[in-house]
Amino acid sequence: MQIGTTLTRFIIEEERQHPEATGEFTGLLTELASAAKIISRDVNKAGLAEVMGITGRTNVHGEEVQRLDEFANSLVIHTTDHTGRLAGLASEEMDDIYPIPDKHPRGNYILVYDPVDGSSNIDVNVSIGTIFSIYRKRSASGVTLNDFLRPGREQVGAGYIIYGSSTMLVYTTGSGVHGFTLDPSIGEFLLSHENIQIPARGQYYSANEGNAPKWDPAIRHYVNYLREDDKASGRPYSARYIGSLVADFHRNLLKGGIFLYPGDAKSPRGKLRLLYEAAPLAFIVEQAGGAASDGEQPIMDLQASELHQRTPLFIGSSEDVATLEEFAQGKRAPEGIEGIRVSSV
Ligand code: AHM
Ligand code: MG
Repeated sequence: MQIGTTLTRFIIEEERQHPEATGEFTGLLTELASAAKIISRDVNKAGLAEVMGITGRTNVHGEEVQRLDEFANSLVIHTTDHTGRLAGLASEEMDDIYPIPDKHPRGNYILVYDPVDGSSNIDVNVSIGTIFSIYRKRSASGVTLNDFLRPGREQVGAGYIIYGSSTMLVYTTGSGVHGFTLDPSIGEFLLSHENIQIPARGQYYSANEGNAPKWDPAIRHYVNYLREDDKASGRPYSARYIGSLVADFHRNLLKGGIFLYPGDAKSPRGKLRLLYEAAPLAFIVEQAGGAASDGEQPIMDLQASELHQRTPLFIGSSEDVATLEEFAQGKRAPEGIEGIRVSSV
């Protein structure tokens, strides 16, 4: 489709390919895009709020100011809860699932999201994001926790919005990955990146190396391997780490590379959440020709047993993730050192 096509038109045309579609799904994506525009506006004002001294929980009128992540969390609920498309929501910001209240019509979809990811970067003007994931509900009536505890393979849509030098929405419904850039002068997301493909091998690795002493030796060996000089295999890699998953992922999606957040001695399952962060990005990266793994198996195959479950995450270019798995599974190690299997694998 033509570069510059609006997101709304693009998703309507995409849905036309599925004659059985009811329009419910298109409606839901459109609502999420509207919420994203409002969050984007507030992200842009966050720095100003800081300068004006109004983020200390009260504003100039003495009213309490919501933190951006709380604001974004309720905004997504208020944009989607009354339109009859969702049966329930779950967010990284809420302890429990949020079934659509009885006063509103209930739909067939389940929305799982992280309203503001990379929240430690809000105050320092560094890119942050929103991540979302959509499933079809399973329960015949009502909605239960089981509707949310699903393998990523069952997602019907996933995406993220990155609030960076421009605001971009990137999503997949299982037929490729498409990126749209917000044109603030008209308030529309316009197609800017059609059918994104991640390079099979990259030049970048993204990891919080401050945690390296706590990592399993197999992961340290892998990162040391990436830093070795070997022109034939494109090494050494460059390090790029912002500390906002969406931003680190987005760069690697476009340029190629691998993002690593392993488990460590203190947190064997790592930091990132399976349902809100890992699974949606895994769906996107697979659709773009890349891979996502917990070191042993594809993230998309992991069955969540609790809502806020964490998982080690290795995601990016397919060949890079494959090499990482060889190290993590003890099949490969630097010369003179025996392979060590990651202990949590
Ligand atoms: P958050 O959901 O509380 O913002 O935490 C998730 C973020 C990710 O965006 C990022 O990849 C990771 O935490 C960074 O963690 P660390 O500061 O340990 O490197
Ligand atoms: Mg998060």
